[in-house]
Amino acid sequence: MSENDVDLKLKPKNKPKLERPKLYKVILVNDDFTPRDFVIMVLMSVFRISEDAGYKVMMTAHKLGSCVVVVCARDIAETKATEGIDLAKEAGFPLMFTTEPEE
Ligand code: TYC
Repeated sequence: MSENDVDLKLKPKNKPKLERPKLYKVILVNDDFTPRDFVIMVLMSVFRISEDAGYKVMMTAHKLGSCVVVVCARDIAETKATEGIDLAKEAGFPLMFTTEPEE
């Protein structure tokens, strides 16, 4: 190799390792008080899902205790969970959403 040749095998030193940002689950939690139709309405308005999808998510939480609604960036997940909880609070229902990092 002459002086002017570039050694393509050389790797840049100190290449910054960018971690992929963690994704977060928004989880709908079942309770005994919030009406089913209200849960579906909250899911449709906060998460922009269809009535059919909302019904399926609601029934899964109703039967199993909880259901993942969406997986997204942490700030979006937390905002959506808060929006859902606040809508329920205003209407006097104890509906709960939680967020947790995806594995
Ligand atoms: N279990 C509620 C009822 O029977 C309905 C419900 C479903 C509430 C899902 C919350 O996350 C929930 N009225």
